[in-house]
Amino acid sequence: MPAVDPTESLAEGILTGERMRLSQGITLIESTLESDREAAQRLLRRLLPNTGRALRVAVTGAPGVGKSTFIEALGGQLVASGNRVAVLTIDPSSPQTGGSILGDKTRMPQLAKHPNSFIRPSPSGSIAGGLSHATRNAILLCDAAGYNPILVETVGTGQGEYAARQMVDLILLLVLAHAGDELQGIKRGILETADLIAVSKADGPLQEKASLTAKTYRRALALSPNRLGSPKVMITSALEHTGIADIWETIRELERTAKQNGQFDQQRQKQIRLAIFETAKELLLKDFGKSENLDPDLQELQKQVIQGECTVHEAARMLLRSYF
Ligand SMILES: Nc1nc2c(ncn2[C@@H]2O[C@H](COP(=O)(O)OP(=O)(O)O)[C@@H](O)[C@H]2O)c(=O)[nH]1
Ligand SMILES: [Mg+2]
Repeated sequence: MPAVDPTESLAEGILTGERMRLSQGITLIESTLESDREAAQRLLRRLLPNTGRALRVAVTGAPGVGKSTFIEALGGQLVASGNRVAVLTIDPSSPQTGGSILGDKTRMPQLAKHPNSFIRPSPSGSIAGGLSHATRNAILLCDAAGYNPILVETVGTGQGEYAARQMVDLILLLVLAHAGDELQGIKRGILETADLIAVSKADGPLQEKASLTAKTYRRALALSPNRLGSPKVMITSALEHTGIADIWETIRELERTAKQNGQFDQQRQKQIRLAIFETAKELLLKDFGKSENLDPDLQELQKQVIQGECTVHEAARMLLRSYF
């Protein structure tokens, strides 16, 4: 009897929405073990036909701006109205231990308890390369498991936002209320990275300041449309649950607009193209770095450079020629 492929039962569990199996699947695709690589690819290929349905939204902004609290509130409203909500968090600053799982779940205690939610931090440490692949694949798995929407909490560093832009459909930027006109430098960055802006913590003594901040942002952004028009600027308090339903309604409107004008599909296609390219580059680099049969060429070229017969640059080009 042929051996049963364990990824098959994993895939079935994920497709029927078993959280435990989804967790195991994400662990598999995050694994850096060579022996898990094949199984991870088999799993992804098996699930691929069941992906693409979920709306992917990043919630980004500086540490402490209130992203987790906002997602807890938004996610709570979404599960209450029957949605199954997945939350993936990318936090390069949190420690690479089980502690970060605990940390993120304690920041979303109600949502974490709800049977229709799935919360999972991506491995932390660095946001570059491998991690964005892992998150992109985790999104696919959540999608196959029937979660919709998928919310991605990203720390608002340049890299985090870049990674988010490569894997989500819409980006919500949370900003703090502040005094005065401090928008000069950040305006361009905002337009590149946000489809929607919300001033957070608009409650108590900060409420009035939040409204003023929103006005300042609106004025600054009014004449600078990005791909979906000028980003709307809203205010919210996750603590008092204000503005959250409005923000979600606006996100849905943006989704409709992007789907109608073709931007939605275009962006997903662009993301896939870039992911293929980046992955190919990584594979190439890895393979090149360990190709020992280049050693003889390398020794010969080294001699030539020392003897003044060619430059380092020329030698490198020759090395590449023999590699290919
Ligand atoms: N007053 C107020 N505080 C908030 C609100 N949302 C979050 N906070 C507080 O801000 C701090 C950081 O929140 P957190 O959600 O962890 O921020 P993150 O780092 O962006 O995920 C916590 O102490 C929260 O209690 C809000 O709507 N109003
Ligand atoms: Mg957080």
